Amino acid sequence: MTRDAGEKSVNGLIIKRYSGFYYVQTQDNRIFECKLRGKLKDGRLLVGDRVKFTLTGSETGIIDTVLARDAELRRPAIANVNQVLVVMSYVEPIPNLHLLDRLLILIENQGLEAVIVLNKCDLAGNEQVETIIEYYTSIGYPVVSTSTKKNIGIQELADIIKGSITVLAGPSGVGKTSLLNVLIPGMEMKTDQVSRKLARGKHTTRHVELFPLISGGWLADTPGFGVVDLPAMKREELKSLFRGFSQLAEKCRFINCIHAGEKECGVKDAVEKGVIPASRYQSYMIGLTEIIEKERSY
Ligand SMILES: Nc1nc2c(ncn2[C@@H]2O[C@H](COP(=O)(O)OP(=O)(O)OP(=O)(O)O)[C@@H](O)[C@H]2O)c(=O)[nH]1
Ligand SMILES: [Mg+2]
Ligand SMILES: [Zn+2]
Repeated sequence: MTRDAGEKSVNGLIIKRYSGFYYVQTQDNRIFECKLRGKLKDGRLLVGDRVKFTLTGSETGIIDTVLARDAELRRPAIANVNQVLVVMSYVEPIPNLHLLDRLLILIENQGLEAVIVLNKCDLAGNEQVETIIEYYTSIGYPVVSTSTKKNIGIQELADIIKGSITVLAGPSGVGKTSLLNVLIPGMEMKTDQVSRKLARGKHTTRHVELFPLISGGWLADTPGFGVVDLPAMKREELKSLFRGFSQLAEKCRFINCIHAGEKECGVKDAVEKGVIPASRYQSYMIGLTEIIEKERSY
């Protein structure tokens, strides 16, 4: 036995953070309950971070280092994600188009893949659903209609998430956890137990957690949310995060047009003609106003 046999350094992935502990899963699918080495600051580590840790027992360890991150999503806070499933539901609740645009801004800003999921397609649709299917498909986002109750679109989604680190994001009640349950066989019981332990009527998710997919890759469930902050940027940068705007901007009179107060603006023309939904342009203007406010407060 070598002298440092008890000090073995192991690589793993943080799959959950819970009451002061980090749960780290290793290549051989074992999960260790870890604390942080003193020099590492709590709050700097995220679910999705790849770490090196030292074993302190058969199921415990202490995290020594965090490896470099490929990407970092702030809402939900999770590292090394490749892909985000932005989940909205047909109804109960109806889609929140501003939140959808906000999330797409964050996703574009991080260079991640976005897939729009419209869950509860077993229920009747509405205008917002039509806008998403028509407009967002036209600007290049995959849109998948699903029903966890009637098993619609689930196989299509399973193929999309295979091999990636994917996160489910969206408002509360749209069915993110329900999707996780049908995408990961054997999950149902686990979430049932959790919600029973919390003694709540609903299955409301309380924290971020990564679950391994049988087909390879990981899927993260996250708590629902209604608001997200924009990343820090200059006012000229926002338009590039709105897919579909740049082609129309060729018709703008000014090359540096930010599609706000300018005359002869291709984007504003498209809004008037109904090519860009009013809600999408509103999302842009709300974001732009926020960015300009922040510029002033520096
Ligand atoms: N009709 C219908 N109801 C669904 C479907 N999927 C989920 N639901 C219901 O929608 C409700 C909310 O589902 P959850 O999976 O808990 O939603 P969530 O997005 O995880 O919510 P939070 O954890 O609060 O963010 C539950 O009552 C589900 O049974 C579906 O495809 N069709
Ligand atoms: Mg949930
Ligand atoms: Zn313009």
